[in-house]
Amino acid sequence: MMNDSIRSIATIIRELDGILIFPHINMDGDALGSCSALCLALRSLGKKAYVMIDQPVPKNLDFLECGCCTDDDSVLDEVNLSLMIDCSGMKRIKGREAAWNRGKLKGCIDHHQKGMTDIRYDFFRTEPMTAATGEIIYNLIKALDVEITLDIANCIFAAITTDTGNFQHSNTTKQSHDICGLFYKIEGFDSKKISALIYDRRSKEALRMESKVLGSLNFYGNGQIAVGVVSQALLEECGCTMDETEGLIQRIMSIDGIEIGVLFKQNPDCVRASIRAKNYANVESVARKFDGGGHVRASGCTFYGTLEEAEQDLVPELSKLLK
Ligand SMILES: [Mn+2]
Repeated sequence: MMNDSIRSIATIIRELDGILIFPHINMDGDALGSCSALCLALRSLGKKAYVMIDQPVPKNLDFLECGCCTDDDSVLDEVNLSLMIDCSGMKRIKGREAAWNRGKLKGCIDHHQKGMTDIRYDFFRTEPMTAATGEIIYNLIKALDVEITLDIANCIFAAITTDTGNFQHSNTTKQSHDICGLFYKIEGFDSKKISALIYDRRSKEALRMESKVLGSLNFYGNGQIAVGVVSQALLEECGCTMDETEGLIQRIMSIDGIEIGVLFKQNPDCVRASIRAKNYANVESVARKFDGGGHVRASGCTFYGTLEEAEQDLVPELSKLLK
């Protein structure tokens, strides 16, 4: 699939009204921040636009909702564009197929490696070297000639800070910093305030859960692979929800000598694996073997058996990546 330019996408969008924007399931700061930023920009052009979700917004991202989100398939009389953000296949918007199919045109703006996609897009852009989809959305909003308001800046800052792990991940670039740097010109912009909303509202229960996961990591490959497990039983025991595991994989990656970190999350119907690499391992190649994907140093995939089976399947493949 050809990568369309930001300019050509802006030209198409400028002519359209009635736009539904779709973040991926288990929305994160980049997905929701990017969607809301674009939705606000489209509304400032007088367009009818909504962010279509069917899961609750994670508590620490509640400020990114910005009056944009709805779960009502019929919120628009006419949908001229369905736009997927920060993801590219139907399984990433599971549960919202009916709303998606209403769009006369289909578009995609993403920063994951181009994989197989089951959708025929009218326009498509992915930038695998860009740290956050929020950066692409920023460039698109500029191309649409929309002024960056404080709300838009907050959404894009949240997108970039979360997908770069506070600018610590290897995906962080000059552009990541440059875009955020420009926000300081906007009256009222306060990066510390946004960071505090995202990172400093953890529950005691979540920290207890985190300490239990970190206290029982499994190590493989001479300590170069660390595996953490969040079971449903643990969530129940600690009284917290799966979205409170956000950031836990970063804690695992902070261990000295680790190259690869895995966090298995047991959902009611499957086991999700988040996989990270520190310096050199291409974990995306392994995630892809299990029908997943993502980025070279940050990927994910899904298993349909037990937690133990998932670990037994995944770890040997990851071990092959070690030097
Ligand atoms: Mn992203």
